[in-house]
Amino acid sequence: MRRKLVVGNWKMHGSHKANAELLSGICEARPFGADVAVCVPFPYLSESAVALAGSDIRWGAQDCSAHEQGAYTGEVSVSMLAEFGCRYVIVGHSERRAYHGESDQLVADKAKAALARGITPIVCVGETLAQREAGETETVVKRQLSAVIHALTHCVGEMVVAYEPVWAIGTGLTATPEQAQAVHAVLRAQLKAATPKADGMTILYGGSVKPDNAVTLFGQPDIDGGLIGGAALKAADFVAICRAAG
Ligand code: G2H
Repeated sequence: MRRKLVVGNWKMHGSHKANAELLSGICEARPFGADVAVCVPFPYLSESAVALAGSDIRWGAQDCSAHEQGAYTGEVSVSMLAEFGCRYVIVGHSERRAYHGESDQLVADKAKAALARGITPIVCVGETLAQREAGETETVVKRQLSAVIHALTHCVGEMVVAYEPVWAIGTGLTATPEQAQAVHAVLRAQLKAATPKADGMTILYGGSVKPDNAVTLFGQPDIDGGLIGGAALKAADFVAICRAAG
């Protein structure tokens, strides 16, 4: 049995006041029967670490540089994230791929850099609506994952994978549990060909997960939890999703 994982992706949301309320709401609702984490904007890592210290709620970031250090204005290295106690870093989110031109290779390099510093990369893959309608879903997600598998070699089993169909992100559209499970099974099979640890690996679903659809999504055999955007910004909704995973 794989233990479920629920990760809040705050994206570019938050304020000192809102963060304090949200984090205390999550902490007060503990314990959960699943692992829980929040991936917060860089400037809020410090206060999140303080608020969550002593709890079993983990924290992380939403991106990192593939470089260790140097003249890369605006970038944040994984060693910096490690200094803030980050357990996870999201890499290859479709918003990074679409708005910042991140290639499969860059995503793979970021995942490798994260693992080299002991931070678990949450590697996002997913197809656009046009790609789904063209019957390319499997080809796209396998290509995206393949780049990371090649970069990580013997560490493949250490990453978390997140399947996020781009057409379901922030749109209110959700993949049906059957649609999501079908892709998760494809990803699991691809991982099995790469590592003996595949059966124990966590594959999250992301894309308009809400309290009312979480139970059926998380009930699928290859869905090991969720990467939660909009619903991670309200403590009551996020807590309900964490409980659905427990
Ligand atoms: C997908 C998800 C979080 P939302 O991007 O990664 O966001 O739940 O708002 O669709």
